[in-house]
Amino acid sequence: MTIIKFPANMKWGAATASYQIEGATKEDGRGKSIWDTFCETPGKVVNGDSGEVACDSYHRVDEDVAIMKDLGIDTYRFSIAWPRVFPVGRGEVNEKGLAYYHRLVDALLENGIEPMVTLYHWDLPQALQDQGGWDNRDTIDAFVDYAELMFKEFSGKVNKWITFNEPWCVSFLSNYEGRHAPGNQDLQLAVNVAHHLHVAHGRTVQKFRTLGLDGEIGYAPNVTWYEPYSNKEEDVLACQRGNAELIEWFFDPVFKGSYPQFMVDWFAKKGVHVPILDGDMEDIRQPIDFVGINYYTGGVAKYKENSGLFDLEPVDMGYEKTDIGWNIYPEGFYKVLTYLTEQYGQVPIYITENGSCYNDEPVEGRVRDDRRIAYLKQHLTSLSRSIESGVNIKGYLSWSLMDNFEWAEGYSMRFGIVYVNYRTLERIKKDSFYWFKQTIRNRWFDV
Ligand code: GCO
Repeated sequence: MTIIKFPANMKWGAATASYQIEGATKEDGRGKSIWDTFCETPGKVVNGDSGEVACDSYHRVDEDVAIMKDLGIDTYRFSIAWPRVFPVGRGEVNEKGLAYYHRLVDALLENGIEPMVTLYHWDLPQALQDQGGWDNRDTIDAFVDYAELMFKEFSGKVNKWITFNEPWCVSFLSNYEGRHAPGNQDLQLAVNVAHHLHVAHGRTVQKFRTLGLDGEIGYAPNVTWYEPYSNKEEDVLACQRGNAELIEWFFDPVFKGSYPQFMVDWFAKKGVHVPILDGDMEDIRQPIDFVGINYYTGGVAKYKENSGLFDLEPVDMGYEKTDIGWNIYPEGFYKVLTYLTEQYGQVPIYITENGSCYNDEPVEGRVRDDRRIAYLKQHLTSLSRSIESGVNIKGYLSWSLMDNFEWAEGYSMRFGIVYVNYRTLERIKKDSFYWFKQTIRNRWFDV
């Protein structure tokens, strides 16, 4: 038996996102978001599912917070739906939308759970998309105004803020691969969006500092890890590009005030350039208090001409996969965390998402998701190794507190440690919930 131990001051938590759990998309004055539109578009989401009901968390604050309390978490990460607060993205505030987040934050604080709030987890007001969305620099100003209102509104209650969740998904996945809302397929557009997200991030951090409020602010990129199949230069360079699409492209601007030149050159060969205006890079390069890391999967890959955007092809090494088809690759979690520390220093890191998709159903009221427990153990073991190697880990948040609307996969893919029956909306704590609860209490587990 090996004991895996964690520092006594490390925070434990669970995460969700507004569109994935709230439901009530047409209630209390919420405006339409690009995800409502995407879900209405035939063929975009499995089964034509949408977030209209989701987990109905909008109406179940007390029930859900009681579940968190039982779990024993220190921190709950959730996101604010921008169109609930500003139905058309700017201008008039929707007080009922704000009231919902106050109810939630108050319930968390009453139960000793710290809120960690993501300002943007993908539900852009449709009205802003109609004016060009993140391709239009006006959206940057609208976002900073929205963020400012949230900072002031929740000052004294919320001390941990995240500007953007997974900016790679917002830009490349949604505007080049077209797999998420708004579903565009245009590389120049994706690069524009990524750059404008960076500027919006930096200016929001500046705004937060000038307001002089208590608390910490960061952002939450998703990362992966491609290990080169061989030490041939072409394989090494292809993996470097694949990793940089998620890592350097989204870290260098924030930490170094520049884009990685080898990637700029690669995009230039495809006729694509970064639309940098005077002052942008200084705006983006703002010191942040922490970085949130979302990690799920990785694997081995090699060079292949014309494969994808970066001449990179995954190699199937026979790793086990979760039910969504992603490699289980805990080694990549360790590698990426130590790599980030080498590149960017010992910046404080919260693991803002890590988890697995297993679609186990309840049998006589119990969900025996042993495979999820195994995944958690493997990834927490990597995390513990990274801490021993000097990575500055502040906390670990599991994705997700409960099964929810998994974007283009609709309700077909379950990531929760709590099962949700989408017909009755009943919640059932899975075996992984009880395992995680015990781990949080003990701060160790055995393998
Ligand atoms: C995110 C993630 C989550 C997903 C999870 C599983 O952006 O934070 O996409 O919202 O549900 O990553 O795919």
